[in-house]
Amino acid sequence: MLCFEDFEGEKPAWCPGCGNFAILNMLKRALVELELSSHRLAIVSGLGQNGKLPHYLKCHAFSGLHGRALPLAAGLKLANQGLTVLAVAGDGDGYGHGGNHLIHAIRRDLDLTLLVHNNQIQGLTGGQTSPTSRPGVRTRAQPLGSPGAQLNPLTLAISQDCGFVARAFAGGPGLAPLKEILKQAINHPGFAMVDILQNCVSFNRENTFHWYKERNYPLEAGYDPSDRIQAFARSLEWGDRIPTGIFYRRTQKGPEQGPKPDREPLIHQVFDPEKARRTIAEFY
Ligand SMILES: Cc1ncc(C[n+]2csc(CCOP(=O)(O)OP(=O)(O)O)c2C)c(N)n1
Ligand code: SF4
Repeated sequence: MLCFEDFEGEKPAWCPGCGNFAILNMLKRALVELELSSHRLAIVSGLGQNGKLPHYLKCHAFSGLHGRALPLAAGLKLANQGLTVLAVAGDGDGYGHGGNHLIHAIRRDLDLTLLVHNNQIQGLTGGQTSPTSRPGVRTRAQPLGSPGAQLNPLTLAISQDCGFVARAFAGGPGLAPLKEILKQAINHPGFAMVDILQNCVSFNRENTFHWYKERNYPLEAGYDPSDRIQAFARSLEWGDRIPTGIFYRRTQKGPEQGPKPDREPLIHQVFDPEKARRTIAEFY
């Protein structure tokens, strides 16, 4: 029987009041409820405040280059499908620097879960705007206002038939919805993306905890996440009211990708040079 303390990692160095704490805590609770012990779990990240999460949670962990959590996660999963692999990103990291990797992770549909800590700002480096910042918003780095349109990550993912697309809020009322979404995303047998709205107390003075709290509302009971057209339409809602929940869950299986679950993980396979030579000869 697992408990919260089994996942205790380093002491977080986030600002008091940062939404990252709620994400970390709810992830730990989700892992306890899924009975997923830390030796079966790997979390990778790129860079950013979000990227510190794997250090604050006891599991196999790796932090790579900015925006590169997904290729690392894919490599890990291909080498050892026995592991549950999570990738953590920020809105700058995952939707900006790593935006191309997101598109191709959706296409490949490996069994990975991507958590995007979306605070609509690049927190670690002092509050530059990100792809999800409101157009025109002024920051210290962009005193003339954020250029360009605002990326809608959910609409993007649903348009590409991503198998599992959800949005959660790292705040109230109650954190149970965030925990439930995390559990379902981790259990989804394919690529799952969870966009998590999170306040940054130090650099985002516009999208505050209360800003999100006032607008966030759960998708109604009876909402059908298998209806892709409806999911696409609902993902366009952004403004005075922002829906949260599981927007889309594909019912048909995606194309077969990656190692078969009944195959011995790559890390346990013995390298056979003769077999490698035959394979190369067959294809070239
Ligand atoms: C290629 C590259 N560009 C820029 C940086 C500097 N950098 C590191 S973290 C970061 C911002 C991260 O912002 P975000 O992904 O939104 O995460 P947050 O800190 O808000 O969680 C930047 C610009 C870098 N390390 N590498
Ligand atoms: S700068 Fe923002 S995102 Fe980073 S720890 Fe502080 S509140 Fe959190």
